Amino acid sequence: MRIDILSAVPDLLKGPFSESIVGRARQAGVVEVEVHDIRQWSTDKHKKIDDTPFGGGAGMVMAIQPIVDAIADLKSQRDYDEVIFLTPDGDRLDQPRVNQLSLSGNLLLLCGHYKGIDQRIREHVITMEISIGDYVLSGGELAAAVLADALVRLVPGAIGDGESALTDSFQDGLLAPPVYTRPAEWQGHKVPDVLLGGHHADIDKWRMEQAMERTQRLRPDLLDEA
Ligand code: 6GU
Repeated sequence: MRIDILSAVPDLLKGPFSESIVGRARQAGVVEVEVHDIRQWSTDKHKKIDDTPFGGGAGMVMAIQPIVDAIADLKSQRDYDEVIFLTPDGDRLDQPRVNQLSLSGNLLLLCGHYKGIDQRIREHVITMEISIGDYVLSGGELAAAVLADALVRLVPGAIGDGESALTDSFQDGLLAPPVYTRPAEWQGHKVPDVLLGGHHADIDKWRMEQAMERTQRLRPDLLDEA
């Protein structure tokens, strides 16, 4: 899988993609993640990428030229399964959508900034719009990092223990059961006996019961959907 990200603030994305699972997956060549500065496509002599909104009002709007030229340039190098705009008024991201997108070969993500992007880009170039939740971020970069992280962990080879992405919370529609490690007793608080017993069938049953109980108590809406 390859993910290209277009941003006005590319430095914001350096950290999340150089550490941990995403960083290791890139180093291992399991995924490619490339962040591009939209400014490099601006034909303006000051490399401007925004302009004042028609009709007036506060804030700036990201202009058509740099974004559309950037997308055309990247599209000339490879085909994209989707051109995704990260925006608070997009479709709310959830695990089924992440699973579906994780089957893509190439994805192009566009991060919005300022008051947004010219509507004509959304109508004629973008193929999918995604939000990561009902709150407003200063730009799409952190949302793109969230989406890319959720995607990369599903790519075969990104996670050492092949099973572990499948046992994530939400992957079976349930919250994950609690986990423990040494010591078996801490300040009088003990690890559940069943986990120390070594009976795998009992352990699996306990984990499923815990997952069901936690989902029922904390996120009953997930059970309604299932
Ligand atoms: Cl994708 N962008 C911005 N700016 N804010 C958000 C968001 C995206 N998703 C939730 N809030």
